Amino acid sequence: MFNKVLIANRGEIALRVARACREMGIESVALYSTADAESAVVRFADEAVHVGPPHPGKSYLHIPNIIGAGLKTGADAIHPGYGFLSEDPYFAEICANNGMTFIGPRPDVMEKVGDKAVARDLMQKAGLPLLPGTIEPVGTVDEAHEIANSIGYPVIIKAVAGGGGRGMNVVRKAEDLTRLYQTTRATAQAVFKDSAVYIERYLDAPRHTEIQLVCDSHGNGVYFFERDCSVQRRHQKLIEEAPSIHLTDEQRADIGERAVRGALSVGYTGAGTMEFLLDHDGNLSFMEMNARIQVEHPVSEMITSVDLIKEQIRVAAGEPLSVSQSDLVLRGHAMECRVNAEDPDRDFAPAAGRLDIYVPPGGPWTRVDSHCYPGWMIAPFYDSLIAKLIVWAPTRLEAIERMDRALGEFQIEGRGVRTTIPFHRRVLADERFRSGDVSTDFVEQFLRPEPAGIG
Ligand code: MV4
Repeated sequence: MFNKVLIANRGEIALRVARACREMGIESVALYSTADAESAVVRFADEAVHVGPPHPGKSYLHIPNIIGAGLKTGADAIHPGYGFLSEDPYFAEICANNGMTFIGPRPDVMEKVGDKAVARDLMQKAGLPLLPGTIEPVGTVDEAHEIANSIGYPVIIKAVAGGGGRGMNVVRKAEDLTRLYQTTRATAQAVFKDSAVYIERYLDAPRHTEIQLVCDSHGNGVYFFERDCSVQRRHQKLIEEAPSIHLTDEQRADIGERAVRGALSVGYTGAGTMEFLLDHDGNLSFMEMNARIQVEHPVSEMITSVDLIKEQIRVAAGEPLSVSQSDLVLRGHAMECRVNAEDPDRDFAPAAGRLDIYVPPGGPWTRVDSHCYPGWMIAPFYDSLIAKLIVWAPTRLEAIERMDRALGEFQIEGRGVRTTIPFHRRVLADERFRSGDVSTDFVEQFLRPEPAGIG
């Protein structure tokens, strides 16, 4: 096992990793930018190293400074958290070249699954379901027309190098295809420096369903069931829950086994997530793979009682997974609300500032993953996450009631500070949300209800 882990991140996830290290008897080293000098993880970790000025490019993304901090403190592993360098194969390779284990997949594997076209090809070969469409990038307008005709409209054109909803266009009629094909290619070239695009059938209002996996270096892989992350706005998730109430037990086991087989087939090690779209007939289609721990991992922890950060650290150190698939039982329902410093009444505009009052909720099965405390300054340089509020209950409706109770207890105040708490409470009261009939178009419709038809 490692002696000392450098945490190459900030905010709540840095504290989350430091806590796992402490419980495992591993020393932790926090990194902090000038803006984070007073952060909770700086006090909590065994050591802390200043890594640069607030701007991420000069601190949390500055590879030489990060590697230097690891070498100086004698760290033998680096946990990248999420965001920043967490999916950068080049960073993973530099860690290894400097004698520190990157807590994540091997660089070559990260590179493969990070390429959407390669990932789709490999996962289809491993038996994962994909939407009808191309795997090879589309070469010409004529080819695009042939493919779209054979798939049937509507189709979606996606940049191979895109992601997070950028570089995609929906084509509803054949007469729009030429124009949108050219637009998508041009945008892809300008934004991603890669004009390659592919085409697949477009699903209207799908649900976003993702499978949590961890694989060790002994050929074992386990799925920790699925999360539904359909409550999102402009590709920013707001509420996540586990399990999805739209999968049968048979489907859950089948897709979980396929996801694990797919990951093992490419030599994947560590925690990862396979992202799927779920259509209204119950069909799952593989979209992409995330080679990191995700923000919403706690909901999977709550329904399985497994500490996923500890599993990440364990498998990176070469140890086998602490659980096998048959040990895992899906119990109850968990939900997470992301409490952001944003004003839901002003189009979720950033509303950061100093937290004069910060009183997190408590009570049974109520978890708050946060780095905040009274007096903490939410800085404009980084994401606006104040806290992740996670609850567990035996059933989904009880989880909703518990979440609403906990959100009601949460006190956050400061000059210029607004939070997404009122938005979450309105969603929790919404009949459509309570019935579970939520897809990726939910938030938009919830915020701008269609005017009633005339006549
Ligand atoms: C789609 C789709 C409908 N049909 N692909 C957006 C992000 C990227 N990971 C995949 N995305 C989508 N791909 C087909 N063929 C709809 C979306 C989509 C979406 C997916 C997941 C969560 C939120 C979304 C919001 C809008 C569109």
